[in-house]
Amino acid sequence: MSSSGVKYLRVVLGDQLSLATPSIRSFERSSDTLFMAEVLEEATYVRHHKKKLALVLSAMRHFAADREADGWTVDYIRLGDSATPNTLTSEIQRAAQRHGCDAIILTMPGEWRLLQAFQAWIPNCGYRVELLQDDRFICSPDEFERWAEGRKQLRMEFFYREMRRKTGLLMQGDTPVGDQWNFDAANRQPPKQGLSPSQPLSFAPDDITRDVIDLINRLFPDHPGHLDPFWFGVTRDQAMQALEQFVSDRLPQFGDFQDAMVSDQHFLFHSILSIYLNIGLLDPLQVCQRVERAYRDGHAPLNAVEGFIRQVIGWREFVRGIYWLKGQTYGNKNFFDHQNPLPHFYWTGETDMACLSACIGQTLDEAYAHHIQRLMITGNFAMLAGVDPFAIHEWYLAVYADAYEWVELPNTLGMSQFADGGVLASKPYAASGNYINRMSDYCGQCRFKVKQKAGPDACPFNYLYWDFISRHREKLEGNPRMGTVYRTWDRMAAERKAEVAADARRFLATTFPR
Ligand code: FAD
Ligand code: DLZ
Repeated sequence: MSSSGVKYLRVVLGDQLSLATPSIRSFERSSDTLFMAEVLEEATYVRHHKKKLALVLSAMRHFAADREADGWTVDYIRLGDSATPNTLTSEIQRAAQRHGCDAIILTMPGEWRLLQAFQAWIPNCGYRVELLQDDRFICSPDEFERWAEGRKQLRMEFFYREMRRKTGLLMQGDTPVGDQWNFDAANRQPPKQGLSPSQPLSFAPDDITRDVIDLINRLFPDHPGHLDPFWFGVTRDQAMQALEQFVSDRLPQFGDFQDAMVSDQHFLFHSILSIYLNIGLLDPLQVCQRVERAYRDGHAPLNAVEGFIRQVIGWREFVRGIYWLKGQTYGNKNFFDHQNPLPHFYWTGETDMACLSACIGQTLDEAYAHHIQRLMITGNFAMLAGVDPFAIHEWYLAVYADAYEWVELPNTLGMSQFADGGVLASKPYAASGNYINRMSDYCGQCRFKVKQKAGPDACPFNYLYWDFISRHREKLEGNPRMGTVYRTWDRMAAERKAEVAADARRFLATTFPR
C-alpha cells in the first residue's frame, strides 16, 4: 500500500507520453495502476491520417510496455478489445472498478471537447477525481491570462520576449544575445538550386508498430493517407535521436530557408519534431536548450537558433495561450462569413494548381507539410476562395500527424483564415501568385501562368487575391497594415477591377458548383 494509503488509477492520454506528465509524476509502484486506453472515439473524432493514428497508437503501446518493464502495474486497453464503441470516460470508469481504486488522477486534456467530457463525467462517476494542470509547457493558461489582461492587442512578439526572459534562452542578463530579439528578416531566403538537406531520421517499424499498422489498415481503411512506409519514431529514445540528427544536419540552415518551398524536398531544413513534442516524447524546454547549445558551441548561426526557439517558446506557447483564453466559442468564429465547402481536391491533391497539388499530395503521403506550405498555400487558398473556416480546421486536424486542437485551431482559424478578426494575427496572411513564385519552385511546373493576371490561364491566386481584398473592404480597410493594399487597389483601372471580379466568379463557380 502507498504511503498515503490511497490506491490510485493514474491515467495517461495518447498525447501525454512523458514521465513528466503530472498524473504519473508521483506514481507508487506498490499501489498505483497506470491506465491507458485506445478508444474508438479518439480515433474517429476526425478522420485522422493513417500515419497520425499509427504514431499515436504505437507510441502509446511502447510507453505502456516500457513502464511495465520497469515494474509498474499497467492496465492497457487496445482498440478492438472492447465489444462496444468506447470512450475514454467509459474505459476509465470500468478500470477504476476493476482495480478497486479509491481515486483517479488525470492530467488536463489538450482540448475543450475532452475537457467537457471529463467535467460532465467527474461529478457522477462515484470516485474522487483529481484533474491536474498540464505543466509540460512553459506558460500556463493562468499565466497567459495574466499577461493578456488589459492589453488591447495580443501580439506574439511581446509574449515571446517574456518567454525569453523567463527561460533565459539566448539571453545575456537582461538583453537578448545578438542585441536583437528577433531575426525573422533573416529567415526568408527563397529556395536556391541544388539545396540538399538530409532527410529526417527514419525508424523501421518493430513488432509493436507492425501490429498497429495492420490494425489501422483493417479498422480505418477509409481514413486519408497510407502507411507505406511508416517511418516516425515511436519512443522517447528515437525522438531524442531525431532531435540530435536535426541539430547536427539541418539546424545550421533552418533559419535561412525556413519559408522556402521545393516540390521534391518535403522537409527541407525543418526539424519534424512537432510530432514528438506534441505527444510528450520530447520536452519543449529541453529541445530549445539543446538547440541553444548548438549556437553556443559555434555549430549553428544565431538566425537559425533564434528562429527555431521563437517557434517553440514563442508561437507554440502563444497559440496554446490563445486557445484556452478564448474559450470554446473560438472555434465558431467566422469574421468574413465564409461559407464555401472544402473543395474535394483537399482529399486527393487532384488539381491543376501545382502548388496546391504538391502541398496536398505531400500532406497525404507524409502527414506533414511545413509552416509556410500550411499557411501560404492550403490556408491562403481556402481563405481567398471563401471556404468555411470550420471545414478547413477539420481538415488540418485530420491530415497532420502533429495536429491537436490546442495548437491546430488557433493556427488555422486565427493565423491562416483570420476568422477571429485579428485576435492572433495583425492582418490576413493573404498573398497572390507572386509570393508563391518567389518562395517556391512550384510555378515553373504549373499549367497556370503566374505572371498572367487575368483570363483562364492566369494563376488563380492572382485574381482571387484581389477579389478577396475587394469583397472584404468594409472589414479590412480600417486595418493600418492594409492601407497600402487598398491604395494599390484604388489605383487600378475599372476595367482591370471588372476582370478580377469576372475571373474570380468563373473560378469559384467551377470550384464550388451549386
Ligand atoms: P519546424 O519548422 O522545425 O519548427 C520547430 C518547432 O516550432 C515545431 O516543431 C513546432 O513545435 C514549433 N512551431 C513552429 N511554428 C509553430 C506554430 N505556428 N504554432 C505552434 N508551434 C509552432 N503545429 C502543430 O504542432 N500542430 C498543428 O496541428 C499545426 N497546425 C497548423 C495549421 C496551420 C494552418 C498552420 C499555418 C500552422 C500549423 N502548425 C501546427 C504550426 C507549424 O506549421 C508546425 O508546428 C510545423 O510545421 C511543424 O513542423 P516542424 O516540426 O518541422 O517545425
Ligand atoms: C489522437 C489520439 C488518438 C488517435 N487515439 C487516442 C486513444 O486511443 N487514446 C488516448 O488516450 N488518446 C488518443 N489520442 C489523443 C487524444 O485524442 C488527445 O489526448 C486529445 O485530443 C486531447 O489533446
